[in-house]
Amino acid sequence: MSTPTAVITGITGQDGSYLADFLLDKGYRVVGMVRRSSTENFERIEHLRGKLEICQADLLDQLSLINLLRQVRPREVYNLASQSFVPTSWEQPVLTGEFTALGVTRMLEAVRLVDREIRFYQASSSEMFGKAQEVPQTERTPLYPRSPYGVAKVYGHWITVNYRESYGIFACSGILFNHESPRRGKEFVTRKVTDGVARIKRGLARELSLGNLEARRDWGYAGDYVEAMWLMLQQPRPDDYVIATGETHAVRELCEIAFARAGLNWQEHVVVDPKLVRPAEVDLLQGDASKAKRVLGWQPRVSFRQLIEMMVDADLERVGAWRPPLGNEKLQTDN
Ligand code: NAP
Ligand code: G4F
Repeated sequence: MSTPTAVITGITGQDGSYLADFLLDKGYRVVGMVRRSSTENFERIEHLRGKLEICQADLLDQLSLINLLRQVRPREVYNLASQSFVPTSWEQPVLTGEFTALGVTRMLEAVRLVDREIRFYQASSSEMFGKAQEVPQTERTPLYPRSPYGVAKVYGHWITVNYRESYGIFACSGILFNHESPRRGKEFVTRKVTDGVARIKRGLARELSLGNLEARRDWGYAGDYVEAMWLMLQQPRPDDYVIATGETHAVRELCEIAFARAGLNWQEHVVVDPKLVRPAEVDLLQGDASKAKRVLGWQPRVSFRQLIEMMVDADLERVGAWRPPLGNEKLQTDN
């Protein structure tokens, strides 16, 4: 059998890098799509140099997506690229819609025009449940997004379903609940906390400012979740799946575990900054992934505590190796 080829959009992001690891281990040819930038942004895929092919294209540019698929002729396309940070979506709602909503249509149009046999994965999100209409949330729970990001993801989700139903394209939507790792961006709350713990422990900061400590999320490990993306595209029929751990934890619990791992008391360091509270909050997410378990045979392997401790350990090691540049040794506050 010939080597399968996959295109991953968002290859420089957290999930793109884990999915590339996973597919390369399976013997795939992996082509990562990157947008043009004046400086390279390849830290998360540095270890894959020489194994990955990189091609330039942009979710904002239809022709670049068509040409990418024409050149590469993939069997699978994983559409992971988006503006993925919820607070930014209130600052830049139109651009968020361009990337996160219309970008999906542009990618699907490229599939439709180049090769309708391509299997397509869309990175949908538990943010679509927003003001959750039931607990836990399943594939049938009504959607009620609470941010421009969530609204854009609802569009991306439904256009994926629509291209499946209109054109018979093998298009799947993975409704993934929050998933984290040592490669998570530092603006997201798990990594912000574990990075903050490491900097406080190493004497580089004293405080960590956070927003809503009562928000609850269903947090899993990104390395587990990319396997579910691949499994969806190996099935006889395309479908949509919730991917989650089934547990929910508050930001406050995340702080307790993370600070305790470094021998610190979180209450001595965490301060609440009202500016970090969102205009509309998603209070509680908890997923029911029983369909994924039944049909895909998927289940998470890493527990919430293991995940947070893994992230704290990685940040302690990274910050331990870091030294402030000469003349800039003063204590920094958190980002
Ligand atoms: P991430 O780390 O923020 O990565 C986003 C990626 O999208 C980056 O590679 C970024 O490239 C790329 N990108 C943004 N705009 C682009 C454009 N116009 N053209 C091409 N590439 C563009 O996100 P992630 O955590 O890996 O998440 C992957 C996907 O899953 C996203 O769609 C996210 O919304 C969704 N999702 C994530 C979670 C989660 O908990 N992580 C849960 C549900 C759904 P640059 O490096 O150039 O910025
Ligand atoms: O880590 P977060 O920024 O993730 P959020 O908003 O849940 O979005 C992530 O998960 C989605 C899946 O549900 C993805 F679709 C999306 O792309 C992204 O990956 O915030 C989690 C919670 C929120 O309730 C927020 O209000 O943590 C709360 N929080 C409290 N203090 C904070 C902070 N969040 C951030 N980022 N920074 C804080 O200081």
